[in-house]
Amino acid sequence: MASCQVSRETRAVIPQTGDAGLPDVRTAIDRVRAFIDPRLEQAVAGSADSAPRLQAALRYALLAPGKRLRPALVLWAAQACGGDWDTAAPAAAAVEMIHAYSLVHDDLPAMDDDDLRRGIPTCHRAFDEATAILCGDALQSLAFETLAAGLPGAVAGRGCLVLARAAGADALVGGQADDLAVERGWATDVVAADAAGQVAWMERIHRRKTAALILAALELGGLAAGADAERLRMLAAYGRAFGLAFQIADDLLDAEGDEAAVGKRVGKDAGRGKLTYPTVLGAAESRRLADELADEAATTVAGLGHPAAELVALARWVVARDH
Ligand code: GRG
Repeated sequence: MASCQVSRETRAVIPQTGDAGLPDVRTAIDRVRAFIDPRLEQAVAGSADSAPRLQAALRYALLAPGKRLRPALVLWAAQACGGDWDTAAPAAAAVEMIHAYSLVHDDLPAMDDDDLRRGIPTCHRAFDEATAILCGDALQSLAFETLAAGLPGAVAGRGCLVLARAAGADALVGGQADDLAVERGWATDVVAADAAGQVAWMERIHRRKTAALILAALELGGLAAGADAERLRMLAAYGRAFGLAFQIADDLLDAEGDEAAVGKRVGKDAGRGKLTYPTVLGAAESRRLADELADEAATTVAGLGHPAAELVALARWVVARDH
């Protein structure tokens, strides 16, 4: 790692004020976006060999106005472990590339068949289906190229392994496959299960489809910072609670949110027979559970002190957000 101290540049981007002494999350995320977007833009700048339509789709999907939560998790985890943003930047970019690919493929007609994502037409609507498939494919490769080329040599191999597992058949892709299985009626035992069985099934899906990439983001931030085993364990505990709170909040937004604020179609889960926390547990119990998990996440990293302030604030914000 280049430096074990928080660099001067990083200090300048750590917000110092906010409610209850915590940083303001929107301002903090804006700073992450200002830091990471030029790097994402650079990564999809292309070369003489680039295919113009594919290159345009890559830019469109990767730079679309998402929240950049996963890059924020990488950078804030690195910062919480005494590292600097510049060293962690390739990991932050790589995780966002995997996330962007998963959204592009999730929106395809063969999957969720969505028209709107991040407040703009989905990739296959803005371009065409074949280009959107290729765009997702290329984003995956680019993620691993970015990690392998950009992380310090001592941790690049482990970083690639962490991301490959989180994006693979037993995590992101497997969670998506099982989610589809319920929706398409291929998992009849789950549809017939009682509420406890359905909650266990949902947790199994979300642990892979949502939380695995969140955990990878935190671990990559820790690795880039040279974190010890104890700090990596704290980040993992934060990630498990945060990941589930994030998913429950996402389900609640689908059930109750405003399409204009959320930036994608809402109310679609119930209509498709999808298992969600509000449909299985009800909105009130789902909200209670999300708040409890957010508290647990915040408490887990509070001991890391001021450098972990953004992670604490993010855990509180993620269950209160409207998008
Ligand atoms: C196609 C392999 C494959 C996986 C798709 C990401 C995904 C898996 C599906 C999208 C639908 C969904 C509700 C996923 C759960 C994770 C989630 C809430 C993603 C949205 O993340 P945000 O809110 O999105 O951080 P932005 O656009 O802000 O980056």
